[in-house]
Amino acid sequence: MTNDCYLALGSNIGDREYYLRQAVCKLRQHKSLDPVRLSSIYETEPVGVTGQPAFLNMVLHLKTELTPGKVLETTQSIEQGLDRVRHERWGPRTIDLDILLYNDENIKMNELYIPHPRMHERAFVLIPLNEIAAAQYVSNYKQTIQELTDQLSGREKEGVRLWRKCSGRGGFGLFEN
Ligand code: X6L
Ligand code: MG
Ligand code: MG
Repeated sequence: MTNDCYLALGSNIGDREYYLRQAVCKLRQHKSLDPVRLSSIYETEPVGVTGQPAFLNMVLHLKTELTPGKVLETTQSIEQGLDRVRHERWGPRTIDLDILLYNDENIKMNELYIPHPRMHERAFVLIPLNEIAAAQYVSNYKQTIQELTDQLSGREKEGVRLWRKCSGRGGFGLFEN
């Protein structure tokens, strides 16, 4: 598998951990995707729309043969298969799969923007990503993930709390199914 891709996962409805686990299993089942590294799971205060339930968020590193467009098709179909219903923008969801990085490419394709246009200011993305890819340089921000993480305010970091420590290849068995 030749390409490196990072995905952000989030859930704030129902059995949040179940949805994260199912999403990872479905990614694993795809012959052209290989999740090689998972972050821990964090419980995070909702950003953007307040008054919705807390999220569980995590990040993973995939090796893949798929183009960015095909990764997007796959993540959208996994969202559909896991009861994702689109109500209002930024509303609560069973599962959200966002593409953060694809190699060090800059991609603007219809609704697909890579690197993810707001990842550099989101503690719920950067803190888990920093666990598995601190040294990764993001060319359009001209900074590493570690540097972007260090720039978060104390207030932003407080909204992201370690919920289940399970980083590594198998997530310590958590995502074996
Ligand atoms: C002003 C206006 C400042 C809007 C920020 C930020 C909007 C993030 C949407 C914003 C603004 C978002 C998650 C979340 C969402 C998640 C946590 C979004 C889309 N997804 N909060 N809020 N985790 N903690 O996965 O990211 S909605
Ligand atoms: Mg999102
Ligand atoms: Mg999304």
